[in-house]
Amino acid sequence: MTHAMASKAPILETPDPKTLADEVLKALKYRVGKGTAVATQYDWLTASIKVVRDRIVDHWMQATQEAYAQQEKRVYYLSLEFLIGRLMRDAFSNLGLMDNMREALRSLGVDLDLIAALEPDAALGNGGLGRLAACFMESMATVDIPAHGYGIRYANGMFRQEIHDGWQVELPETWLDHGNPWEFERRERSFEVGFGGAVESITSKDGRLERHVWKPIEHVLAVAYDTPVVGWRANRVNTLRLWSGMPIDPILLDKFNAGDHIGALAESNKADALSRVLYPADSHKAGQELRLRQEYFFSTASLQDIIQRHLSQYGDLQSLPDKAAIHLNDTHPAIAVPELMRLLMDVHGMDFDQAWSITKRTFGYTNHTLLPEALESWPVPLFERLLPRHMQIVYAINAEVLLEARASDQFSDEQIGRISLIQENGDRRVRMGNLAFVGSHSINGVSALHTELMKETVFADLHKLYPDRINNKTNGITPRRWLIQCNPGLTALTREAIGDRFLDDIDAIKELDAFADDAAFRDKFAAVKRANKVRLANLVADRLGIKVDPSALFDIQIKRIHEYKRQLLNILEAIALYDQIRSHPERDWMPRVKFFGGKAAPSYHNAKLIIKLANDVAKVINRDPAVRGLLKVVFVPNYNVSLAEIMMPAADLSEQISTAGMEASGTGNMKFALNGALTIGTLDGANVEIKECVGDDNIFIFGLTTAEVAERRSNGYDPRSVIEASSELAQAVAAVSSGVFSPDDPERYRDLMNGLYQSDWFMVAADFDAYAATQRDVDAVWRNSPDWYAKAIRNVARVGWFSSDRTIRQYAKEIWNVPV
Ligand code: 26Q
Repeated sequence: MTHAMASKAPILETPDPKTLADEVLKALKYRVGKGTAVATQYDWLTASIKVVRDRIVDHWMQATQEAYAQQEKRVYYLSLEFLIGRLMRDAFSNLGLMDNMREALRSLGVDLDLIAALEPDAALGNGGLGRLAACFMESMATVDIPAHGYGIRYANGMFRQEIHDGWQVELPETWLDHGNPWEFERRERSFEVGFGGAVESITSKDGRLERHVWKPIEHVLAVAYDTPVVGWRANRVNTLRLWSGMPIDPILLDKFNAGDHIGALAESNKADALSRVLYPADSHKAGQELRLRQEYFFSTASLQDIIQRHLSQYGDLQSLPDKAAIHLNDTHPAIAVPELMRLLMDVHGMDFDQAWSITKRTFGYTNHTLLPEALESWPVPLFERLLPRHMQIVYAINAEVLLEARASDQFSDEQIGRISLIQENGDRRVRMGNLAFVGSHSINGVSALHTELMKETVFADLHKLYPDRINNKTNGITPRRWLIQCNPGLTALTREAIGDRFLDDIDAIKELDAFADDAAFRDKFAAVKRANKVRLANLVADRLGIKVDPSALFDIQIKRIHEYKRQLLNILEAIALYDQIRSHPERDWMPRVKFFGGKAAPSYHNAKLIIKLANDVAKVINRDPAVRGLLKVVFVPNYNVSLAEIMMPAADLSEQISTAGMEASGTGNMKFALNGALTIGTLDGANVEIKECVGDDNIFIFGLTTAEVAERRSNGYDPRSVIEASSELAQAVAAVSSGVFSPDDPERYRDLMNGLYQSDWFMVAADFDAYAATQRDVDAVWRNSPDWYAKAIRNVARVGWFSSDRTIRQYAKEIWNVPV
């Protein structure tokens, strides 16, 4: 089935450049308060954004009114991360204004590309999970689903990474320094958030317990900031509502603090702290109290907002599940489960059973990781101190669930222990994954493999108890940002070949498949790729002073730095290749540039060391004349969404080499393929499904499968013997270990390499030979250029399924029950 979006789309008028230029001048004068003589580039940026935002607002109001009038069910996407990046280009592109706006600005002496580069990259997320939320917001607007995203307006998003002497240095990212022309502050839309204190029970005259009242001792305000989210051709405009922490009005504060100025100031600092900074740890523990406070802060503000909207429209909360689908992006907002229970019972007077039924029918939950160290849990004493009423409710929910489990008569004590919301061994902790699971009617994984593993591992017992709840929703990416906007060359070439239908219905891109065998088309495709590579080569020359040859194979691994993602495997292969090139200079080596990019969690020692190693290895290889430019290694600092938009279109080879079973899905893998890179990867996450779509001949798969990894781990895997059996690997590991790449500190990598010898949990050694051999297969195909580009074109043609429009339609139909 195909989905032509154009049918429902309002007719978009395309204003001519003259009209747009007048609007920009007017915005510059009346919104920025400047004339052309004194306007800075930032002022032009602000004025341009105001012009496009005004046009978006018209569509926004229309969409909001329609949703209200038609009593449409709304989707609420709760996420601690929205990695939206820059918005201006996307907005121009989605509204069809790019060319005329460029022309308008040119007529005013302003360069669109120059001011676009000044827009701060809104890095309100760590990586995949946050970017997925951003793609989903764009797709929900595009496929016309009334939706609100809810999150935190962090003053400091993801840190800016600098590389000093090869080491990662973290600097604060101050994206709001020049103001944020996109957002609307909604002072009037604010909600009180409490912490700590005690729970009082109110009893009736006859001594019956009537209800519980939580009396927090700390109070802050959550204030809404709205950003419009525009879909393709402005089909619909939705709202991203981000909460900012503010101290409660001093006049009101008197009520709580009885004029205590010091106390009032302390409260003010605490309020600011809530939205000060994004935790930069993905899949790595960061069990700080402030994090739990952030989670509760945005969850309660969002729920209060949702309930207020629902009550003002429908007057009664029984219909909440029919009119609202609330989605939990991982467990980060899982505290919303007991919070909704509290609001329904303590504020709106429902009994437990009613509230529980509504809660379960309203929530859905997406799991993004199986890594034990990334599964969220909070110590009971902390939970109880900060959220005493929620602790009671968690116990009540737990009793309900465990009774159900007992009654079903199919669980051992050990299994019941794993179903419990409270982890009892060691310190007692609240398991947020179990809480999100039992409070939701749908629990989904993000790729077919990941979903199956969820059933077999973390949620095996809960899946047995509730066998209908787990389902799969393979991730997707928005083709607007990740093809149309970031790769105008490939977009133009595709339009020339197959027409414009794919712009509205990405499935139609499959028509490009036939052009894989067309030599003239392949040449044009190669020319587009080359132009994108030249752009990246220029960036690398400007920023790093490294010269790379655009005719070399561009081999790119960009993602968060994590041991399971195995950047180390890639680096060791680079070292082995380096050795080979020097030992066999007579062979016909294919020139290659290995690019790395990614941030390490500041507390993740090994990840930071891997960054240093990549930089140390780059230094040695890049300056060795014996390599004759056949191999270069480049670590590109501060990988973020904006850099991704330049690097994805410039890639020939996409590195997706995680230990099988450990990458929930990956979404970079999809972005690369859509931009015509071939994948070298393991059978992990969505790679499995990408392989099925592009065909075995158009992807390079290597390495242990999930089952083989498990089998090796349980049958006494001995990495030492594996390393010793592979002379290439043994040499590379010995070189790193002995300080060949770190003469200033020969011990630097000793422990890292010993880790490979001693346990090698991530199977770097086990997969090394297969990986290196597959890289030589890559060289062989690269040597045969027509064959390479035919495969690249087939990748573009065959990955339309990985559009987030498809993903969102599946969520809409199978989880949220909203029409699409
Ligand atoms: C948890 C507790 C405290 C502090 C931080 C966190 C935290 C923050 C971010 C834990 C995890 C994350 C991010 C996880 C993430 O990005 N996961 C990725 O999600 C993608 C979208 O589904 C998948 O494609 C990736 O495979 C998965 O790694």
